[in-house]
Amino acid sequence: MTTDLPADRLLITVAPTGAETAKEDCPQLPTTPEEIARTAAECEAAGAAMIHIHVRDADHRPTLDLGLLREWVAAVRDVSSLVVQLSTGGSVHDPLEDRLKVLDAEPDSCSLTMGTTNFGDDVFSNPWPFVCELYQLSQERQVVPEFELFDLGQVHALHRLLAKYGLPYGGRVHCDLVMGVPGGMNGTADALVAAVRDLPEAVTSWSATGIGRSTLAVALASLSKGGHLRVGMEDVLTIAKGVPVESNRQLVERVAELGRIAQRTPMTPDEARTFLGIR
Ligand code: KMH
Ligand code: ZN
Repeated sequence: MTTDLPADRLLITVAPTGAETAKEDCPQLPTTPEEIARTAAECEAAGAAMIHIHVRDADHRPTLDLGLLREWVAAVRDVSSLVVQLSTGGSVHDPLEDRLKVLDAEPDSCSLTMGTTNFGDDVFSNPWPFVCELYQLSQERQVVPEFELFDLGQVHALHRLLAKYGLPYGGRVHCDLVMGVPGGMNGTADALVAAVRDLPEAVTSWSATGIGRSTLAVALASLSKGGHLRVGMEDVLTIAKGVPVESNRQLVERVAELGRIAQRTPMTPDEARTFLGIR
């Protein structure tokens, strides 16, 4: 099987919900199976090929309940062909053992953060033994990881992980630079260039997302370095200063347009499966 696609292809990942924003503060945040299904269909039509999912319960609170994880995965698969990536990061309050169980919901892909990060006033905990256990579990379950890199130290940790445990299931190595988190690397072109320069040679693709007001700076820097894009209401809630985002579709449409200007064509979900080594 060849994994080569035309060089202009752009992987757009939508991260529509996250675990940090309350429904009461942002009613347009998709927090039910119906809302996530509608979001998936709209974002696929707008150019997204992968969806990064954090699940909410009936009270709109973040949860790692296996039944709900399965329900959300099924809801997205019913209405779209998007590559389904479940977050194993969860919320800063989720125990490590619950985060390992996310793979029981049989996603196509899972996020895998390469180290502990201060996360605003909280700590997003990813001790090295946990990272290694989750990685080996993803290999065993044939789930393709996306390595989330919040700082340069985590880029270095990815070198160590691949040297110790080899390539992920599928043989491709895809990373996502998560930039602008208070506690992680800055959301600037300079920081992006430094992180990309240090990526392991085994990396076959990378995307980037800038939190909050760094969203556009990071998207433009990523396009100019030939990278891919993640966008969504997990990462940004305003479309311009003081103007709330209306929907995830609006954010996907905007980066698809930036991609068009940069002469990049959105990848289809089928192309993304090949590109990422999804089974
Ligand atoms: N919600 C953050 C604490 C991931 O999805 O893997 C972690 C996060 C990363 O969003
Ligand atoms: Zn996430």
